[in-house]
Amino acid sequence: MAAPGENLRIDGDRLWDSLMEMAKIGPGIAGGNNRQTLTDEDAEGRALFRSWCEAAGMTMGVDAMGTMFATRAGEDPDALPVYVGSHLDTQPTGGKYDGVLGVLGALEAVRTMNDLGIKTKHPIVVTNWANEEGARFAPAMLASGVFAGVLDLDYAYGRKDLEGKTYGDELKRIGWQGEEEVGARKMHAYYELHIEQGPILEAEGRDIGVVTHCQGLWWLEFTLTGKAAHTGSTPMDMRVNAGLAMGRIFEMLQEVAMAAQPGAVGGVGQVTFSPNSRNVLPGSVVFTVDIRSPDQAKLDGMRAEIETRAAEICAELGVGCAVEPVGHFDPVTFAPELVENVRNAAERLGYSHMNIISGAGHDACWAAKVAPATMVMCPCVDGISHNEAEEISQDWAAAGTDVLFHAVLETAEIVA
Ligand code: HGY
Ligand code: MN
Ligand code: MN
Repeated sequence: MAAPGENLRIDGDRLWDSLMEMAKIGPGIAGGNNRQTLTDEDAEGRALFRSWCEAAGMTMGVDAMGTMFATRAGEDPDALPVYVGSHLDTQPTGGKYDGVLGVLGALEAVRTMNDLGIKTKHPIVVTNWANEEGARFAPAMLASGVFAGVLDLDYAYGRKDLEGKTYGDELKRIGWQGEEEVGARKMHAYYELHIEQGPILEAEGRDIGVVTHCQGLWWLEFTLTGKAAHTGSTPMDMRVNAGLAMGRIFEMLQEVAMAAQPGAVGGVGQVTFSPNSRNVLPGSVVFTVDIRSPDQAKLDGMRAEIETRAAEICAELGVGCAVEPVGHFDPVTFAPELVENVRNAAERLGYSHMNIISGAGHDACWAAKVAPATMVMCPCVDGISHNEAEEISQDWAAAGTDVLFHAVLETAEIVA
């Protein structure tokens, strides 16, 4: 199939206007977004996205996890669709582009196909995966994990936020529990456009990241049990101090991750002290260790060492230590033929590019389990993401979407 002509470009202004329009929903306090999954703000963003898809002539399907699938018909009714998407949910102090660029970039590709009267053999399905972030309901990529058959629906429905609300109840409450069986849809291929969320592309002066792999991840939830006691009147030698154990585990985690360099990361983003009162030593401390590496052996080795040494640290202090994996995926290799389409599109369009391994996890990681999948990345300013200061340029957004558009057309096959 002849590749699309290099003159075929998306409308960067229309894309940027849509990004800014969506960013008005669930505004943060510092210029970013707080549109967490299954909140009223998420529901509002979903409704806006649905209206745009319907205005572009697409038909909307929703599955039982709340993932949205907008279909642009293809010429061959028997051809499996090419899925293109990402996520509209954000972190509590998220940026305007993480996930959103991938969903609205996919929509812009369809809008451009409509403008140019392009027909494709395969249908195109623009996808908004529910709960990619895992910020409110762990794990991340929950809906795409159920879609790929890695996680089951009951487990997902039972996941709780910090207020004890369940995914299933909140999905029903916002009115986005769809009828479709999760994972019943079959994909010909899957593409995802995403900001890099790291510093490499900007530092190297490249417009496009040709994503060959994604690093693997473990989320290990530790529950440390100490003895709640007065911080003033309890002698130091009588304390069963879960907070101290936590501190020593954090130090050990840093040491393990640094010893595994290059190509490994480890950190903690969320801690809950109970009773979380200034003058009470914590009865319990709960936190999630996030470790990642593109190297399977290194990733599993770090997990084993951290769990062993955490147990030793707690035993020394008389603190109880329980650990439960609450998120995991192995390192991912994306489909070489789709990766080549992305590279050729960047080349054809005259955009600088380089191979890159994704540091962050994405729904593409689970899509890759059920179909050929890959990603396109664009730079972000100073590599900042999961921070309201997240920023990209309009040119980077347009370049990434141009490449996505061309790669998708290559796979969906233009019908003359
Ligand atoms: O955690 C991740 O890598 C993604 O941002 N959910
Ligand atoms: Mn994302
Ligand atoms: Mn994210």
